[in-house]
Amino acid sequence: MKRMKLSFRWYGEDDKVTLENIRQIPGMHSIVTAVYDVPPGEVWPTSSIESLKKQIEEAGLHFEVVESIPVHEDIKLGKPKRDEYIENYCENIRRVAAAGVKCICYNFMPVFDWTRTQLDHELEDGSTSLVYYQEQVDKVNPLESDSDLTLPGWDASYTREGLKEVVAEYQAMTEEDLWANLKYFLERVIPVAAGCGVNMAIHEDDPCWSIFGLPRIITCEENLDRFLQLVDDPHNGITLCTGSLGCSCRNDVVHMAEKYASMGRIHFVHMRNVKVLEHGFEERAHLSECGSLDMYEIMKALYDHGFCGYIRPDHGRMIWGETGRPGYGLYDRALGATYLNGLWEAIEKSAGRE
Ligand code: DNO
Repeated sequence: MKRMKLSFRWYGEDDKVTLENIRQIPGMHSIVTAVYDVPPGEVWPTSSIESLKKQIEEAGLHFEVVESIPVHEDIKLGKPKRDEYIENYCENIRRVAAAGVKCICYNFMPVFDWTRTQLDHELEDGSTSLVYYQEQVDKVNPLESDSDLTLPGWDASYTREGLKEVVAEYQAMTEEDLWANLKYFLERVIPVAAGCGVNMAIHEDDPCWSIFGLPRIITCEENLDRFLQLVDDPHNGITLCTGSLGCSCRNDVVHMAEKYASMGRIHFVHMRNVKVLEHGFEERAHLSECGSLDMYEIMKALYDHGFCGYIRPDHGRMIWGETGRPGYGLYDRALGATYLNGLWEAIEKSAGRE
């Protein structure tokens, strides 16, 4: 039976959300995690990988998805040390594959991973969520010393000076240069992943447009088509992140789910609903009517086109007084997981009755 595999992101032993919490969410299959205490570009100790596997399996769950193995900036910038970092990347693929991992999520965003302007915006019902208001982004310059904008997704190891340098290097680069560096990376990494039976799943840029003047390319259908052609191998696939793509009205997420699932190139799905505003967006509860995305149609597109990969509820709001890592509390993500289960069951049963 074709079936999605429900998963949940866990940040390891330091996470307030425990494996015991996660295993009690109905239908939970796997944990999505990573080795977090090794800097980007370095090789992950086998002992750390094994320890994650042991803890996860003792909780009755599977360790099959890694999010993320970060791509060192020198690879994205095409610098001379990239070959060494790519070899380390390949070694990480081999090591996690040996522990049973089947899917690796990563991104190719220059310097900044996901970006929001506020992490605790209060919604009408008193819950809080992450929001992105363009006018606030326009006022912020992360390179200025009085700017205090830092986000949990960002690499905290940069000093202000280091950040300035790396941003300046990107400013001298075009989007085409970034494409060329991505191709160079994929040509070396995908054959290794294929040899180990691992699916690579690039995450779209979040949000899917250029920020702080830096190039961003994994943003829309045209560019995803181009990405998949760079190395045309089923192991070179995507993480369909509904919130990252769906925060731009130009992206038809249902169509993209249909298209890439039927090509067998969606290996992982992040399900999140967003309310698209004229100049920005707000993260909302998963239920379709709470945001701009039709979550039912997206799930149906996945189901109808044979998707059987990993799926996880993405960012949740903070509800019921919970505090913790923005976007990654327990309660609202658990509600999201339950909603995804409900959608899937309904779609599956009505398809069976046709
Ligand atoms: C945010 C996440 C991203 C994602 C990376 C993948 O919450 O979806 O940080 O993990 O972009 O490499």
